[in-house]
Amino acid sequence: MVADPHARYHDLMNDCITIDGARVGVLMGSASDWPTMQKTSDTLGDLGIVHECNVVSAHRAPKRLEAYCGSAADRGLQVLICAAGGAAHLAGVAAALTHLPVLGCPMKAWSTEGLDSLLSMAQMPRGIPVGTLAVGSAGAVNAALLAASIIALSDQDIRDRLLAFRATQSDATFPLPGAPGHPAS
Ligand code: RP5
Repeated sequence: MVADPHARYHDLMNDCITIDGARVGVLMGSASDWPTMQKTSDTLGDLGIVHECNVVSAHRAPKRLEAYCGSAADRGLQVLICAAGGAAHLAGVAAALTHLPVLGCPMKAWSTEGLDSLLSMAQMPRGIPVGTLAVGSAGAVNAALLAASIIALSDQDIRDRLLAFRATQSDATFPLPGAPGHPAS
């Protein structure tokens, strides 16, 4: 019988919600990050990318984070998206625990408009990179789109959906009723 390499993680993983077939794992330092990170989940959903979302704080639940990241690749996840605020170590620690690409979403927490989180994620020391996005909602949406770009390298369906999304975005027009030369309504 072959020993399960992740046996030591089982109890800790019981505290996480996992989804069969998930390609992206979205992690947050706190449930208070969810209103922003719901935009990541919505964007992944719009692109048909199966994903799972969990609160796993690097500071408050480091052993659970090790279990999640240590088993992520073998469970079929291809990208991790990590959101945290303040001294935002989640993405960096996750990146240290897996070879999967880790995208960081800095949250506006209780001070400095998210600059603390941005620098915590972006200023990684050489050797363990975190692909850091913008603070807040823009970064949350872009993390999903960047994850889609990564997955699209080896998945034609996701590539087609991503290109369709971009075409729709390019085709959008922006009427400005009342502005010079624009129709009144
Ligand atoms: C971080 O601290 C979380 O990612 C969150 O952005 C921030 C505040 O967390 P709570 O105090 O709301 O749980 O760990």
